[in-house]
Amino acid sequence: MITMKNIIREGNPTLRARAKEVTFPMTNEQKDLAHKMMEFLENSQNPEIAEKYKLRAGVGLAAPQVDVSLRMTAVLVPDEHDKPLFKHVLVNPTIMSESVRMAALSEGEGCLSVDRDVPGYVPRHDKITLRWFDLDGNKHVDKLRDYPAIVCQHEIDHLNGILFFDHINTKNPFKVAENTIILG
Ligand code: SB7
Ligand code: NI
Repeated sequence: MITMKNIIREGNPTLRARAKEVTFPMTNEQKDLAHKMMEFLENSQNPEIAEKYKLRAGVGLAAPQVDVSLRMTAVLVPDEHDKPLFKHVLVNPTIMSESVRMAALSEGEGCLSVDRDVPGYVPRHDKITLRWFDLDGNKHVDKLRDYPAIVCQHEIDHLNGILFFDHINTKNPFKVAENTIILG
């Protein structure tokens, strides 16, 4: 299983590289990694398992974070109930279109690969149209908004060597630009 030991941290050059496209058919090793990434998210959101293995809760995990430079990321956005809002391993995800309106989380963002608090708003597109492939190479297109859209943008950034704090306004971290909504 993936634990915090397997997650590389800020300073490791893999986090700043552009990850490579996955080619189909995926290898068994790549599929196995995809399943383990999703299993990590499930474990990290389960209070008993997270406590036992000292996992930080996460809603996403991108392959570069486990030092595999491939365009693949697991996303698990929980709902208040038990049916997740969005739960998929995205292979070769691309944003096909994005809203002009931006959104940022009131609490800012964190990252499993960043062991410090970096306060400030992280402006993201409020709505995106996302194209991605599943492990069998089937194409999917999803329209996402608000929190799930923000999480997917954070993850796709990892595939492009970008970290959340790259988007924070250095002069005024809590500056709210025009066209930006703050999500509670
Ligand atoms: C806040 C947290 C995340 C995404 C968007 C807002 C994910 C945190 C876990 N990760 O480091 C995944 O890359
Ligand atoms: Ni991250």
